[in-house]
Amino acid sequence: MKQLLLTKAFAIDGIIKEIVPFGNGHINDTYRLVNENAGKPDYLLQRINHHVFRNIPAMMGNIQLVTSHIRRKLLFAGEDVCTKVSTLIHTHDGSHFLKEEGEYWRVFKFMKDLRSYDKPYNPEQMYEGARAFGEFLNYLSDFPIQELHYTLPDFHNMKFRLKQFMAARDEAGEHQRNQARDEIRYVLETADYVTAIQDIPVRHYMPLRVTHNDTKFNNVLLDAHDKGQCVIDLDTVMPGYVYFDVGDGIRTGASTADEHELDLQKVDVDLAMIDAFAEGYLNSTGNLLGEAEMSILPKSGIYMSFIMGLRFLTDYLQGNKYYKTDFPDHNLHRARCQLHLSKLMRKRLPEITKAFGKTTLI
Ligand code: ADP
Ligand code: GN1
Ligand code: MG
Repeated sequence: MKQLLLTKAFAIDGIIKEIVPFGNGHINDTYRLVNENAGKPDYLLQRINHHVFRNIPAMMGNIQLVTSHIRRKLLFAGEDVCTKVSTLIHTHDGSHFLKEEGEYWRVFKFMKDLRSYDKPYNPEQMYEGARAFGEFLNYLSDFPIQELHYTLPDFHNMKFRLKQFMAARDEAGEHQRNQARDEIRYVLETADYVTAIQDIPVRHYMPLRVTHNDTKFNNVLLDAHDKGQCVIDLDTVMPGYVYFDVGDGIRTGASTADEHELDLQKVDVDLAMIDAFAEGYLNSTGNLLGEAEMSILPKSGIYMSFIMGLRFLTDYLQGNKYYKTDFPDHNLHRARCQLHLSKLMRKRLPEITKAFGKTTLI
């Protein structure tokens, strides 16, 4: 098998006996590499989607810099570097990825005692995941941000995403446009509201920080006692605003339904989960966040659910080229659900604001 041959290029300890597809990411392909010798580590092999990530050396450079920075801090604090930060495995010639027949591959050490959940089962898990995401921001708060590449420029830029959407709508076939009629209308009537959120950081001189930018709940690993350990999936680490990470955390962890739930009646905002996220995140970020940053957090879920809905809708209108899909209208259902969630978060803004303990900026 091709993947098995590839692993020979990496400095792997032991012999890989089995390769198992792993995880439910929408972009890369992930496999668990099972070691023949139970005393040796397992590994995680990933095929990096180079249609999405156009500059893989730059992206891998970011991951290398950021994980080294966190590792140094953990060592200094006497913390466990095996479970609290991802370990990239280099190739025999010292690179952190392999290019083979036009495809890009990388390997991490597999943390076999940790696991991720698409959604938290209870507020304790949510608290712990949020605490780990907050810790991640903290560890990187003194990282020299100018050393990072903008891996995906305009990634959470609402105005840019709206432009992409308009172009997609204009070029879409009649069938897609009809199917998505209600969502298209909702996007157009809500565009001013969400772009106004985007303008808040600029007006209030909010700092750019090293943010993760893809803090889906399944991108944090918990241990067997549900303690938050390691933030993973570092492809999108680059300069950003803190509300991106908080918003994506509550979009995924505080929704009562799956990301693509077909039955919108099942979609709701779980306020106990919002409370848990706010508490975990703010406990671990301590005094790091300024007043303006704090004040935008209640609106973060509205923003991030909307931008995800918008991106799924755009991809649907463009013929599903970006995200992996499992069934024909998958992206349309994802869009419907995320836009609905955004609407619900807007309705629940007073309660969400209370959870974050501040009033929102207007
Ligand atoms: P994707 O970009 O496809 O979401 P991830 O890097 O998030 O890829 O990995 C997919 C899944 O693999 C994660 O949700 C997690 O369950 C698991 N995983 C990722 N890295 C590790 C690791 N180092 N050790 C153990 N499990 C991991
Ligand atoms: C993608 O790779 P994955 O599944 O963690 C996407 C995120 C979206 C997410 C929606 C590089 O993340 O931005 O929030 O799907 N990643 C990229 O589930 O576009
Ligand atoms: Mg992931």
